[in-house]
Amino acid sequence: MRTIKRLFILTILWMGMGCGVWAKTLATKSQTTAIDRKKMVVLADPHVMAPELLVNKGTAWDTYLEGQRKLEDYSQRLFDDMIERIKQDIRPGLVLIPGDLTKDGEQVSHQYVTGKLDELRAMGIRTLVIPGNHDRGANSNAVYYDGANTTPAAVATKEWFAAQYENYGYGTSSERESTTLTYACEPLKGLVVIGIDSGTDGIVSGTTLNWVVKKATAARESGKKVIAMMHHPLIPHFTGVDNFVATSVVVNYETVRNALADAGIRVVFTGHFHTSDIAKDWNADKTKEIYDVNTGSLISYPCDYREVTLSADLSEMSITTGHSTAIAAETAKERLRSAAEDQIAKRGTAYALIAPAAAQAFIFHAEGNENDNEEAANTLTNLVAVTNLGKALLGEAKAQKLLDMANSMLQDKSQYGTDREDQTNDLTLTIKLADLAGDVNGDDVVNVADIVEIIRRQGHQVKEQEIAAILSIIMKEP
Ligand SMILES: [Ca+2]
Ligand SMILES: [Ca+2]
Repeated sequence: MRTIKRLFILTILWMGMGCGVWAKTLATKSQTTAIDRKKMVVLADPHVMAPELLVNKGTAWDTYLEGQRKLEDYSQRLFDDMIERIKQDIRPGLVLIPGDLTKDGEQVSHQYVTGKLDELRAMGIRTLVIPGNHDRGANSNAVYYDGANTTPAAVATKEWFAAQYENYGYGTSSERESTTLTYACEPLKGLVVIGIDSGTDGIVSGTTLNWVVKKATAARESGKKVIAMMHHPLIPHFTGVDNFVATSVVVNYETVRNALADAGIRVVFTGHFHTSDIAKDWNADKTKEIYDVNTGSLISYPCDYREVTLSADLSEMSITTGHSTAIAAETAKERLRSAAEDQIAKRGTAYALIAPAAAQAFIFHAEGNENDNEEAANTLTNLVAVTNLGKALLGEAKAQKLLDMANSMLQDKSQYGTDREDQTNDLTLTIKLADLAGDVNGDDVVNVADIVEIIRRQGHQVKEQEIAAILSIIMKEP
């Protein structure tokens, strides 16, 4: 009897264990299959502040927040919510974060970020990051806030950053450029991502640029697609953008733009400016195009992020734009409006006159696709009218600059009035990636991966490099 009972209990236990293992296998399987390897999420400038940095609220913290357009007081909530959205709803294969991961480079904030990225990694979602201007080195705002007082917090250095983000771009699966935190890796077979470190001042040195060009060229010669990410925008997104944010575009941008476009890079994901705008430009002789996909900050209205879907053969990518709903849109919008108004009005009487309309213009710019927005068109008319009214105070030259800026921004025209003027949809866009020959339209694409697949299906073994080598000879022939 006792034996039968034991057997019974053992059977139940075995069944329980078995079912548990079975259920676990099923769960793991469904989690794995649900991740879409051809999908990416791009989020920029999350400026995460570790909660322990706010020891006690008080005047020190209030002073920091005064006049901020950033929602630094909600950074943790917005980042946590985004991570959950990625885990539960979007389930991409890859997440790209082009810099300003932390509030001001505090080591504790970086540790908070990697703690969250570890959760994605545990699910098989890969993340690649690069540092922004707020992510390393001495920073007077890298402090603990305790009532009326602040005390310095330890900050990241270059090598500390690389070690901390070992699993997120700086590990053994990447190739590193020796002078900066620039790297190249292949997170998805056939897709090479080059993370370009533009430093704290938006500078890409000749050494770094040559290295990037070499890696991009080599990748394309072996039939791979190449995209890049960099913190500072590649090109000015509207005329006069440099009046707003220090180093609002990478230094010597024409040189960087020409080199990347010539190397067959068609897309660079950037951040820094906290607005979502996509603008197109070309290399020096305008034969090769390049898109700067600038994504707004997660902690600035309208708290955007991008979803990017690659086609099966990686020949094109489709971009859509979403917003975080972790805080009320009105709260975020009013923060931006009051900060923008204050900043503009501070410049003097004439600017105070145009400040409300200019702040509204900046809000429409942050929302994107200004040219499709009827209210933006009305604001442009108002802005032109008040600027003309203020001409006597501003002077002819300054007024003209403001008018060019208003037209460029509110009509969504980068490089307004020049032969490089462009209007590209900011929120929904499909971009063709360059093929082996660097052809912009991709009509004559000979895809190495496709050829290898056809040969392998017929039972022959062939290496991608061999096919790429043969193709490069054929393509060079007249
Ligand atoms: Ca725009
Ligand atoms: Ca645009």
